[in-house]
Amino acid sequence: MKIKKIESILTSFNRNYLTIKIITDNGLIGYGDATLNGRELAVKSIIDDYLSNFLKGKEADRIEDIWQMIFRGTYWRNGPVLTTALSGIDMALWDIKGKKANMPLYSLLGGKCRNKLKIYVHVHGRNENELLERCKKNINNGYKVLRYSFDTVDPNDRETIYCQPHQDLAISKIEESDIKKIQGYWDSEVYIKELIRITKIIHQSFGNKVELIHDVHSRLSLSQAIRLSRQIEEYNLFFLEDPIDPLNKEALENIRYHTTLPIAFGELLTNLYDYKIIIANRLVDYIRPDISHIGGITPLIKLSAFAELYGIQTAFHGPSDISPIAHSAMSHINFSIPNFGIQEYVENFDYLSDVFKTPLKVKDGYLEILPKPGIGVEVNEEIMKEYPYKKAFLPILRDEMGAIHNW
Ligand code: KDG
Ligand code: MG
Repeated sequence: MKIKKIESILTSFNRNYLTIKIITDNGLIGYGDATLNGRELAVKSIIDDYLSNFLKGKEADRIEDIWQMIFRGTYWRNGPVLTTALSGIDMALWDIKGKKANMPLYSLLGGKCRNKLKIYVHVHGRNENELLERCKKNINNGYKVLRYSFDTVDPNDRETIYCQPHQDLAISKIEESDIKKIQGYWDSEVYIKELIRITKIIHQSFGNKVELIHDVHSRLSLSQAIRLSRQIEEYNLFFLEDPIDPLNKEALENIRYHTTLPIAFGELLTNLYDYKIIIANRLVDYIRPDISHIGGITPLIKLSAFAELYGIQTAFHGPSDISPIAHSAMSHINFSIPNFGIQEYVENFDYLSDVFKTPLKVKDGYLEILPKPGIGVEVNEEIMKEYPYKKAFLPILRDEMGAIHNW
């Protein structure tokens, strides 16, 4: 079974998605997700201008070999553009393998370890009341874990609003000029103070009904992160995500010494090998690799097994800027590994259900999966043609002196 053709399909619905389609000489079709928010065209170019020709005629069954050829064989190993392209190819090849075997991916990976997956969704409020209302709505809809964020008004300048990272702002449709209208500069001290206050309120209101997650999005310094962790420790978060910059990942060790708060980390680590020190030194409780950026299913299986040996659980990155194909692919892994922790999920994917018909179903705060062959997503390419790519950017954040701050 040889690879006959590779296509990269770039579409923009609410946001951009790059879908990889691989066709084999015996007529099987596999789909993968290769979306890199804000850099979609660069990934498309790697596929169309470099990898497509190189893959033609290769054995579709030899996934590990193809993975190594793309990662190491191109000499310039690494880099999110390459690993995102690789992710899309890897997913499409696993999809083909499953379809050939007429088995769902989770069966190929050893079979289900559980019947359903606990998920968490994002809840954002533009103010405290809206946040509390939305938490309530989600709890009534059955969710057991919520990731909360909210906008904060600067007490010294009521005109300035600090927007915490949330799905609406992570959208690659926002132009740099637009972001200025909704976000001035960033002040970590205002954020920390407000976060402690709001966490207490949500905990008091819903603490017996739901568990809480907060994503710092790498916006704090080490000492700020330690101070924050200690002060919200009593609210028993499910985990605190990305308290510090991944460029300084070794410093997670210092956070460990100072707090018992569970730590989740890793959506920005796009190289499998970056996880080595984190796992081997037990610097986190949950790893958060992104299936569309780390190289697909193949490295995620290895990473999960490695984490399992150290008693570390998974909480794969699952925002709306990776497509339903990615969400479906990682769910198969989640079903088949013993150290699954929780899955981040996007509850508003429904509007895409005609384009990507997934095997996933949300029920009472859990994800269930249908036994479809491969990854099990039906892709409607006709609809895709009606939604061409739109150039877009990720937001940029600056401090009060005008210098770039981690967004
Ligand atoms: O493109 C950026 C998003 O993927 C990110 O902001 C989402 O931090 C995120 C999360 O945890 O889902
Ligand atoms: Mg995050």
